[in-house]
Amino acid sequence: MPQPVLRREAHLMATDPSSTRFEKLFDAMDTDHDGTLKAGTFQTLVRRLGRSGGMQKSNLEQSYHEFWTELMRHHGDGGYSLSKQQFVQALQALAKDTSTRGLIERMSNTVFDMANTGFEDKLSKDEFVRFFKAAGGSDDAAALAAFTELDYDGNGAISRADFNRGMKTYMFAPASSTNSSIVFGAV
Ligand SMILES: [Ca+2]
Ligand SMILES: [Ca+2]
Repeated sequence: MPQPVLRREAHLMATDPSSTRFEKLFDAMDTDHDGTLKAGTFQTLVRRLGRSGGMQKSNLEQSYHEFWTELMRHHGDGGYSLSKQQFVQALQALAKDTSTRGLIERMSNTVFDMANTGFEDKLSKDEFVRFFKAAGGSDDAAALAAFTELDYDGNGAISRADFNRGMKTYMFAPASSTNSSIVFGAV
């Protein structure tokens, strides 16, 4: 049985630049705008993203379920939902916990697989924009900005390596330079 991880002091967390990214992620995920996230929040995300169904959809459900379980473990106070502040603190604690690196990588890969509808192991601009809109984005300009941000080698497509690097940057970068929550499947 995994033990809850102690949370940091709130006043220390407030100075962490990643809190801005994680607050935005909360807002993108809280689609019913009730100020809380619950396990069911991720089912809504899967429904939005998972038009094709099948194996990829169940992999995504599994990844999000593991992610939620880890978030609640890092929250450590029990209960069934997280407020924005609780979500940000739990995600910051999760990001600092090296034992969750495998989970982060699996999530990145399953979200990538969901976005990738073609046969090649990369996202074209069209695939990416479709994925961005399914994830809640409405703005073509924002989709293209996120595409450019994630196309680290600038070859006009988002490879799996590009996408995974985007997820790592999102989770672990100290600076607030990367703001796109698309790597989580939510915009
Ligand atoms: Ca909600
Ligand atoms: Ca690329």
